[in-house]
Amino acid sequence: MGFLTDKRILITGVASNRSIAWGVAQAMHREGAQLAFTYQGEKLRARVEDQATQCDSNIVLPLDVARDEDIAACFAALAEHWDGLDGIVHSIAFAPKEELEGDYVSAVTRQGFATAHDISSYSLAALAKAGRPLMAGRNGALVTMSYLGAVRAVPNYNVMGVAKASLEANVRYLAAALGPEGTRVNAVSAGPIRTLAAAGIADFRSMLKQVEERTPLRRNVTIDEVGNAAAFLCSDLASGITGDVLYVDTGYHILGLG
Ligand code: NAD
Ligand code: 0WE
Repeated sequence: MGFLTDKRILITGVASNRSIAWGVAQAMHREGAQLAFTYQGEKLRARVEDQATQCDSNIVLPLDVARDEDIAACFAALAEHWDGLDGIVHSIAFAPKEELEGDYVSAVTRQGFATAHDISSYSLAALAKAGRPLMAGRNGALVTMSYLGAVRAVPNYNVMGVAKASLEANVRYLAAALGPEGTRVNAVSAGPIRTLAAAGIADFRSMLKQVEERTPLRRNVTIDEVGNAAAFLCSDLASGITGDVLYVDTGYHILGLG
């Protein structure tokens, strides 16, 4: 029997079969979870419906986290299918592309900063808030995806790093607030992975190569490895863990000189 048997979990952030959220969904499905999926925009609908089918799910809901009405409608629809919710996977980030190149001071703008924080950090609190009534008292869990740029100055990551720092603080404040009702909140900090969010990032290939050459395990991490860690954090195996950031990065973050 899988370690997520009978758990009902909402997965956000699937955009392709390379998405980290897809690695999470497959691991959770394997461990016996019942899944629901969200997609951002009609263009992604058919793809996410197909991926949901592969996980024996037919709950596929639109969700643009920039829109309060989408968030409300998503949880209202979910409540029609399920009388409770055990987990939310938040795998969403966005900053305007121009802000992810060049030096931070030159690239940052008021609007880019606001967008990055709204979509990549506030949205976690928004999902926690909207999901709270369905999750309370069930030993539920939220898991989000972070990156080393939250705690180190990574070239070109710029305003996304500031937003990930906010996301990790959000994890701690949400964990403190929701802990008394049994809900845990954690982040996985993943190493770089070639996904749609990495497409078009300048020098992403050389970053993957540098990590591969220096990191303790001498290879990059996979969406399956990140998925397994997220599945663990959402499960009762992690019942004593909340407010934390688990690095799934083949050990890269421990290095001083690689
Ligand atoms: P991805 O492009 O597959 O997923 C990003 C998702 O964010 C997409 O599904 C997209 O639809 C969603 N999204 C963006 N704006 C949204 C909005 N307004 N409303 C709803 N959804 C929205 O890329 P990914 O690499 O799987 O990214 C998932 C998460 O993992 C992100 O938080 C990212 O920062 C994080 N992460 C990625 C890497 C990496 O190297 N790929 C490393 C560490 C952490
Ligand atoms: O979190 C991310 C990337 C998130 C992301 C990606 C895009 C590309 C398309 C956010 N917003 C956008 N906006 C777009 O228009 N990662 C952890 C992957 C990533 O991105 C980098 C990295 C790494 C790693 C950008 C610069 C340097 C390193």
